[in-house]
Amino acid sequence: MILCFLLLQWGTQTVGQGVFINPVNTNGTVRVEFVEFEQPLDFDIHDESMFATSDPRFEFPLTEADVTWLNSLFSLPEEGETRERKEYRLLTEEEREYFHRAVNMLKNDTTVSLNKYDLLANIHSRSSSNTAAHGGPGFLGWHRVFLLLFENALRQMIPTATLPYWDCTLDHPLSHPSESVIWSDVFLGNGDGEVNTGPFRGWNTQFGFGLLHRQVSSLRHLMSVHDLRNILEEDFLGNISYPDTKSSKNLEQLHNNVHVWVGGLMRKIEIGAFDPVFYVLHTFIDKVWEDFRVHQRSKEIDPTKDYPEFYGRRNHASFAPMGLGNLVVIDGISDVWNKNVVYRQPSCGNSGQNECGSKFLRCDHSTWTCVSKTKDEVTKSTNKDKHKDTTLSRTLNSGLKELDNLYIPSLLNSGISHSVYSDFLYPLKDRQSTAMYSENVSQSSALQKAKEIYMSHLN
Ligand SMILES: [Cu+2]
Repeated sequence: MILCFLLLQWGTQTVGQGVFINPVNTNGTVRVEFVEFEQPLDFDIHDESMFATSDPRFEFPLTEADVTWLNSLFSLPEEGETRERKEYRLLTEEEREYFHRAVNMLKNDTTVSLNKYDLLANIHSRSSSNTAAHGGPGFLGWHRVFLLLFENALRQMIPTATLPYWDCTLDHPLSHPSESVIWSDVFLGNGDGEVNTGPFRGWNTQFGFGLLHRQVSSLRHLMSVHDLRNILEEDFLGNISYPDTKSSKNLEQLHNNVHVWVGGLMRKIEIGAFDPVFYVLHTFIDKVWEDFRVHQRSKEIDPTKDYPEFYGRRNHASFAPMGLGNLVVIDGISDVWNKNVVYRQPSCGNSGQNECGSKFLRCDHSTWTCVSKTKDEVTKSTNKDKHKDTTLSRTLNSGLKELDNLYIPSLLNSGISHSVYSDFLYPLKDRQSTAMYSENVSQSSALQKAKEIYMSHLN
């Protein structure tokens, strides 16, 4: 009873109905490729420690409720609904809190098998999908679709939530990347052992893998700016993927190293998605691939027609099933998935204190690149600021919390439209904070106004 049995419903666009979106283009000639399922190529992926194995625990039968929910995730971003995916450290406090909250809401929702977070993570574990997802040129496309499913799941919980990405090249230059602020309670929580700080503290996992745990920095290494440059020197997907490319320019291999570097559950492909680090890392990999596709277009190569002829393992053949609905591997290189997605990255050059646009980053003036602050650096600068505005931020936070408690739950139950939320309520909260910071408007009057307008939308 695997995903192949699902009949997936799509929005207005017809994609993934088992037919190909993109013909294969090799050396300028368009051709249709037929899949030989019976004769797999004997291919060693050279990275046994990461290679997914099938495990009967992951293959449990899906209930009707599971299938219904999973189907509900298969939709493309609506026209005009741009999803801005920012580097994790660029999120506003509020965006960060919403992201964390949405992830936890999935984890706490047990209306499906396991819970919504773990059920989706389990799709990544199942052999029907993880064989198409890893060890070949289908890797990037598969994960792009999977990220969209996860983002859609987040947006069912909080309509404005989008995926942030963890650009680990910002941590790579630190003498101890494990000291990066990313491993503090503001972001992913601690990286040493069981996760007992931050938004995912105390999380349990499934199938006997125990509590969420990590062991950052004990093996391998993060990706560097140099790796990104190497990738952008290439022009074709086949030149940055298995099976043709080894090590330094192979984006999947580079990402494997980060998985192993994080350690714990992330160390193994089939259970990696049980740690939310998985999603922020994969969103970064997706961003790198998007940069690569932009680079391809600058050289007049159409990325939607670029799938290598030599794909290695049979699960990566163009028309092999993806194991996600009835999509086939080559559907992953289509433009539809990221059509309304934009990536926002930090860069040096903002004036004032936060040159990289975040109090968690600084600009390294010798290389003119942004670098993460360490946990210590952030604590020190926070202590300095604390004197200044403890009182103000306390009132601000309690005001925002009150507003949240008021409208998030009713928003979810009232069917209030997404556009009302994003066009109106969300900026209102922003204005409220700005106003309070400039002390033009008192907290209570801003809050009162917010309540009034919100109630009028409910009626
Ligand atoms: Cu994966």
